[in-house]
Amino acid sequence: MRISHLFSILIILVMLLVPVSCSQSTLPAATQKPSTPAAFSTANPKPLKTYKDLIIGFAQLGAESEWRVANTKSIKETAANLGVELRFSDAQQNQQKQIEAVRKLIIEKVDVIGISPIVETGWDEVFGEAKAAGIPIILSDRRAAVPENLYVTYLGSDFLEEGRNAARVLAKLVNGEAKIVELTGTIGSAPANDRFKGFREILQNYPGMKIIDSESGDFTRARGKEVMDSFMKQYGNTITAVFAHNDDMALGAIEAIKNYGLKPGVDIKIVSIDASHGAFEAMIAGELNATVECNPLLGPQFFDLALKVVNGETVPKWVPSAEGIFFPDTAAEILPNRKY
Ligand code: GYE
Repeated sequence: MRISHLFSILIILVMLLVPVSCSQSTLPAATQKPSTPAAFSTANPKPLKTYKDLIIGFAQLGAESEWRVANTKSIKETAANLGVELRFSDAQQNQQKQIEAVRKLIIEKVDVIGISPIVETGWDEVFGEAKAAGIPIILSDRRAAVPENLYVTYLGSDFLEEGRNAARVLAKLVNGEAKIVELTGTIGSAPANDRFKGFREILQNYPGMKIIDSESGDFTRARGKEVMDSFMKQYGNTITAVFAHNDDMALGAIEAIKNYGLKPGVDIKIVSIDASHGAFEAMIAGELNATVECNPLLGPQFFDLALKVVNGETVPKWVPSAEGIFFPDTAAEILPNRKY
């Protein structure tokens, strides 16, 4: 009974399937080639490109920090090692120059355009021009506030989490009690926007930690010092902590605090972001209390993504970089192995 029941189900299934396979081909089912993607590509082989076939444009935003210098070096060195032809430009922290650099790359018909957008907004038009020319855009390091169809992927850090981590670390250092001044990064840039937000998100849990002032030091050491000088004049001894959106500004702030006659790292606790060489040296000197890592060595991941994109592979919309947090007690041991 059971077997015959199964048999009739089988017959019905076969009857249902036959018309489908017939509509696909007149060949008997057994001799038909499976229509897998592999069979497709052997039938119509399209040679995959290698690194040596690529011409890649990279519109860098500037050379404002140790981080940026390391980032540029990583991109240039990786291109040379892989044999990629790189068209590199430096916009000297000027959005208009960066837009012009992208336009030049579109005219040159490069395979892919990489860009670290100086600020988040104002990119729709030029990214639209690249799209119309069929040139994919990879955002490297900084995001742009554009519709997702205007770029293929974003390779970079979780700036929000970096801001949160800076607040968590500072809260421990000051036992939840502090009068903080903040040195923010370039106004309108993705890292400045998100570090600002992430830091405040965590501070909500610490009513004893107050931000008494916040101003942009444009991610540079010189501006960081200038802004901190004026904070010291204005608030003096009231300040007990500094949050700097990058190490260079923290190093500038350290100078300003010393000039004022206080001890950075002791009288005023300082936490910053990047984990650059200068930050490790300051931690060894006892003048910086912690640095949250932001990895600039994006070259290898950037060209890997560019090659995948050129070869039509799907890539994730965000490729985050792996990062840690560093403190003075292990700084001397770790510094010799740091690459930036
Ligand atoms: O933290 C800072 C640099 O965009 C993540 O830019 C980067 C930031 C980095 O100037 O040092």
